[in-house]
Amino acid sequence: MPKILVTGATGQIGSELTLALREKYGGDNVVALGHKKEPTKELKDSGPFEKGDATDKNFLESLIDQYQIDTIYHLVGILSAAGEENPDNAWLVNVNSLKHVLDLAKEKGLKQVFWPSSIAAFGLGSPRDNTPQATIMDPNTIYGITKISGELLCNYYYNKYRLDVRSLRYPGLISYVTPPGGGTTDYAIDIFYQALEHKTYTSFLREDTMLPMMYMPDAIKGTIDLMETPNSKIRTRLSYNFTALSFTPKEIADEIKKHIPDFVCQFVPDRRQNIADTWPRTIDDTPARRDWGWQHEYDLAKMTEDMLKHLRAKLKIK
Ligand code: AKB
Repeated sequence: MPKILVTGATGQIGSELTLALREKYGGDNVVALGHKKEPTKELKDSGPFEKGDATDKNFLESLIDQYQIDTIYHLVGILSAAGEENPDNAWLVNVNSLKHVLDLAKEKGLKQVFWPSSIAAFGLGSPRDNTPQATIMDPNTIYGITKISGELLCNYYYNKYRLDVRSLRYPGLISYVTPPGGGTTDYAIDIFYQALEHKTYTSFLREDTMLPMMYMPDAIKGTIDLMETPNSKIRTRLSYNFTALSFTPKEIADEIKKHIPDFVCQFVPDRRQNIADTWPRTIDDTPARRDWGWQHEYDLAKMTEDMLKHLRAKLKIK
């Protein structure tokens, strides 16, 4: 059994990935590290939970030693819109902490590291439709710059030290578990809450802004599948393109309307439109499908139905 540390365990991916890893490998084998955000009862009760700063190398080292960690999912990160508010902090959290994790993994002979990249690593020079995995990458947000820098660091540690580090370029992730927090694709989560609670929503992206997206259960499954793939099959140590579907704010609003006919959506773009306008519309993830059998399950209709079902229960709305 791997002995796993998940940083950012109370965050968007961490909240669900930690529970899925505990289900698979046993609660005691998966240590959750959170910082400012309170963990859910389930996260706290299902295995070890530690509170602390994932940018502090000495603290990370003490956790690795205490729990005899051999695998790290280093999920802690500042997302795109939040990054623009404080670029220095985005660099500290997204890049410096990754460097600490890679150094510790190298020094202590850890078996595996997972690190999340993003579609934000692409930029205006990248093709926006069916964006290939290997292409021009010229991001113009600090978040995107941290992601391409992180990918290059991961690749360097693999080539120089043979550290088994793996990564995915996540699209916008949609989940009913964790509320949105600082991303440009967050509208696609918020729209569900507002539709159920107020029957109206104002999108901060234009109605025709198409972006790559994925429902969280697919993202969790894909992440664990990538980490379980034999080393010899992994053909990139930068990051795999990884996608499920692409839609616009108008398309998701129309899909929600099929379930809530009196839902009204308006479109009033703000500063986040400038970020979205530099990202791909659709992604080509053929290498992930070919190398380790990636397949998504949820399309727009299935995801919308499942989101509404779970959020109705969570918000106690009939
Ligand atoms: C964001 O919107 O910042 C993230 C991402 C696409 O990486 N969801």
